[in-house]
Amino acid sequence: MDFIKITNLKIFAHHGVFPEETKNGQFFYINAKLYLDCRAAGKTDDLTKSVHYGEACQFMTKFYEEHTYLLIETAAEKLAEALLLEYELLQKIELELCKPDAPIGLPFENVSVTIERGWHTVYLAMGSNMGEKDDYLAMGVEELKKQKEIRVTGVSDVITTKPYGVTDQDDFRNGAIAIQTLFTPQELLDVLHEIEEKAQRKRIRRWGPRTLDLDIIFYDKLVYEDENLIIPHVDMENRTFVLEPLMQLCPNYRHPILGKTVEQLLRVLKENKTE
Ligand code: PH2
Ligand code: MG
Ligand code: MG
Repeated sequence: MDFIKITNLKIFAHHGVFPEETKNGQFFYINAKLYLDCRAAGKTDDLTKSVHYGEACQFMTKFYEEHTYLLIETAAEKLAEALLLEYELLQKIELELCKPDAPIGLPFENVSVTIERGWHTVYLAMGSNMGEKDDYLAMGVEELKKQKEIRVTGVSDVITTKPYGVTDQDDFRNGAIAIQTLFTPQELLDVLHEIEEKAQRKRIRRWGPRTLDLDIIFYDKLVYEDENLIIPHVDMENRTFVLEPLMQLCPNYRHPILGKTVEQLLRVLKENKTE
């Protein structure tokens, strides 16, 4: 991907663990790669289609004049997040924060931390089969929109589906949501659980009735597994109520393990069902 590179932007700031650092301040240097698609700006000579690097440097300088952190890790993390939230066109940032005059009482040339942060494309499935089902789904979408680390980019139609798995329960209303997020998979899972809790969801029976269920289906092309979270969702290819709504958002997204697109997975599922 294209990037704009800023080298050794010098900023006087007060980050540090030692009291004299916060009191006196020292010089920091920033190296940044701002990843964005430069094609449109390159073709049209139009600055509004890119990120003004002068403005970005002013932004970084002001940010470190207004915020002080103990750790360079935190100073880098917070600045990367602020930049990604400030500049709509910015997709990813690589940030190195250098502190060559850190008062550690030993001769050394430099210390720095480098992080890479960016927006991730995620597809979620949502379902409800209790109470005012559509209201719960709408609330789920609204709560996602409230998070600054989440941009909702698409919401499918909501469909009525028969319960799958445990079948002695009310019909579901199901849909899918496309988002861009700065959250890691685990952070996102925590946020989804908080939203489910806000919808008074009670976990009484596995696969039992629920006011609101929000599941991560895809996270970029990530393949991830631990005790509480598996990505892509393990059973999505067997669920019409997941694939049908996803068809409206990302028919051509290719499942990173199964190697088939959403459209192909849905076709296979329908064929096997009618046999
Ligand atoms: N969710 C389940 C189990 N079964 N069936 C339908 N139709 N819709 C769902 O959202 C659903 C289900 C577990 O998450
Ligand atoms: Mg589920
Ligand atoms: Mg769930």
